[in-house]
Amino acid sequence: MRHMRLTSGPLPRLHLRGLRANRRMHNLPSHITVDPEVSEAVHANKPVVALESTILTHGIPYPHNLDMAHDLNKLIRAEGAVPATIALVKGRPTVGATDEEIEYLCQPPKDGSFIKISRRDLAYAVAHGITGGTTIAGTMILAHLAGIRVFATGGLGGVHRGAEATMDISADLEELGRTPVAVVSAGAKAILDLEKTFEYLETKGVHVSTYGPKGVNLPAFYSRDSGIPSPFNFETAKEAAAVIHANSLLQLQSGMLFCVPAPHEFDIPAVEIDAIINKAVISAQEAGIKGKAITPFLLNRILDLTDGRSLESNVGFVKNNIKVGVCIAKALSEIAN
Ligand code: PSU
Ligand code: MN
Repeated sequence: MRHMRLTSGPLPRLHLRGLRANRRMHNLPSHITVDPEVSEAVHANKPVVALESTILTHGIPYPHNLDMAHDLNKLIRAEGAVPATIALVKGRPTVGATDEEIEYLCQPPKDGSFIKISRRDLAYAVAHGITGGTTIAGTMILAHLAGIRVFATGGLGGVHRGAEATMDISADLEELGRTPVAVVSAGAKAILDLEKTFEYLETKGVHVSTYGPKGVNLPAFYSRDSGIPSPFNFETAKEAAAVIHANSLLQLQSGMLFCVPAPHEFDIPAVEIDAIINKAVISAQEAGIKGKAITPFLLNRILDLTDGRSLESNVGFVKNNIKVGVCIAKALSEIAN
């Protein structure tokens, strides 16, 4: 790893992975390791799609997480963009993790697990040399620092059921309110209170739209239809890119959420999954699970209760979201070029 100080003015120090690339880099922030291919693409305004890593460290069990990570990286390249998996690797904020780093993140350490890194955890993780998976919030922060504007994943955190009592509201929502990155997802996880989640996003001024013609409802992660109307809809990647571009022209400084309903073959209708989710929520209450542990707990419990069907669905729609993310990133690079 090289540390390099740029000479002109108070420009930041870079941690980059190659001398040749170093010379081409400009204005990237200090203390972040950006893969040269990613920084080059950002600089040349080529399409880049960020990926999170909590889904690898906490969302999907080994070895399915590793298979999925490889598939997602390949898929992004095949569709014509540069992938940038974002994580904390031994305290280094990393944008564009290498295959080895991805493998390291996917294998749970023998003495426990990697940590889940959201906004509040970032500085501590850097200061203590910690490895962990970045949540949507954590990933948005690092993607934005590296100049990446599109990020695709599975599902957003949100307002948990019973939040009136617990105040458990994911930092993902606050981040969407303050960091201008477009997140492509299958909506918010159905384990949440979805009505409150979308109310919160409205309060925070976050653009939310759903793929499909006007009138298509918000999806609910495993289910195509949450029953909740979507504030807006988009039918082409170009339309989504135009919103991202306008958001930036207006300097709104907020994120945007583009929801993509799961493809039909991966849809688990709400009537089926709701009973399972309710059971999982009860198990979590019985086991006294709280705070940051609750999302991973519920996802794992749902996986057991559905005999793996939830996993197949999850991986299936993540791939679909990634394809949509690439199309949006491509359309965005065309607008700005
Ligand atoms: N989507 C998935 N699996 C996951 C998550 C999302 O398919 O594990 C993660 C995301 O990283 C999201 C996080 O940011 O769960 C939300 O956690 P919390 O509710 O504790 O903020
Ligand atoms: Mn929480």
